[in-house]
Amino acid sequence: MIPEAILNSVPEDLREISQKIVKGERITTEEGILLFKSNEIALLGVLASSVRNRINGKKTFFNRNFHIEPTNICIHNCKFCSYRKPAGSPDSWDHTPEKIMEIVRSFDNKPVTEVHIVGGVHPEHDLHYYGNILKQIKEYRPDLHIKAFTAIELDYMIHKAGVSIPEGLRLLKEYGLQSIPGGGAEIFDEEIRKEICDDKSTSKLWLRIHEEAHKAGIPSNATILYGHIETYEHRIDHLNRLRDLQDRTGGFNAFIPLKFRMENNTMSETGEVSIIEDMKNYAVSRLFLDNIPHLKAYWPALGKESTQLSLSFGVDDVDGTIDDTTKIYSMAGAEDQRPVMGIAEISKLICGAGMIPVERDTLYNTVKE
Ligand code: V47
Repeated sequence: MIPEAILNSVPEDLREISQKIVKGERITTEEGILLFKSNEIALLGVLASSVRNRINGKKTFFNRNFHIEPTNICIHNCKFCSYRKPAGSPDSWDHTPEKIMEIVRSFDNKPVTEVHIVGGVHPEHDLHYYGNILKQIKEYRPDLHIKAFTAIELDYMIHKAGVSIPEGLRLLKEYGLQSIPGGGAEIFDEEIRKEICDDKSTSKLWLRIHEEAHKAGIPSNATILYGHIETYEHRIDHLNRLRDLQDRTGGFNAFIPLKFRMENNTMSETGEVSIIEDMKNYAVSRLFLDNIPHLKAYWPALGKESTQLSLSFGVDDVDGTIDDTTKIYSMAGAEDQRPVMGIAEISKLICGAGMIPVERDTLYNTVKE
């Protein structure tokens, strides 16, 4: 609960919104934009923390995970991407199923609970190609939860197999798919999307695939790519579309704001936003998305120190141990060129912010508190 004296000292234009938030009422589009435009960063932290405490208390979640990035060859050419390389380039890769199983086996005897599989949209691979890989992983290591493929990859692989979206998702679930990561959402506003990733699956398709997945009993995450050429109005529009979908399905577990990183891509001249903007973005996301239970700071993208600070701005999840298995952010200029965090370091980061570390599985069941 926020003390009355603090609420009374809130600037007049934010007093009503603050009171609504404290009472647990939903905020409107206009109120979301007003919060973004305010520079009351400490107030945003207090408000977002009150919502975080109501939903998750002081618990801060993490898991033991690793990534597999099957390929960086991609039919799309997003301006912000530092990861994609053309087929034939010495820096491109397309791992064989054998190589992918070798990566899985390198985690033998390690208590990981999740594999996160995401990569480029390879022109030649359909859902049966990837489905057979999921099947092999599941047969080899049934205890591993498979969170795989952005809606953009799914759109292409399902279409290539010539089946409908519901049928494609049903088949992938049968092969072993258990949940879907949040990537590929970028920014839903059609004009901005056209500017930064013109040839990518549309916002409507991204939302449709997640909706169909939820209907098929496959939970998912959602992201936003922020801090480039979008405005606060575009960010709230994005959050609004997610809030509406979540009202219908309840299938999103976590929302993950992804800060645009500028190295080695064709949007470098855009620069990067400040840490104040990062914290504001977490706080407003927590306040606006009243129906998505978890807000995640993805530490390999944001950096460890900012991740620790974000726990005072509504964040309750820091993702996982990673074990140096992802290149998407190191290629885009993130601080950690070889992202790894052991359990002791993650726990120290969380405790240092006055929170309680909780190891979770992908679906937020407690593994160890
Ligand atoms: O969709 C690519 C983003 C996403 C850059 O669901 C960039 O648990 C910033 O979605 N600067 C993929 N962002 C990663 C992703 C993700 C990560 C961690 C956890 C989960 C989850 C999902 O990475 C892409 C795109 O939005 N991205 N390039 C860049 N230069």
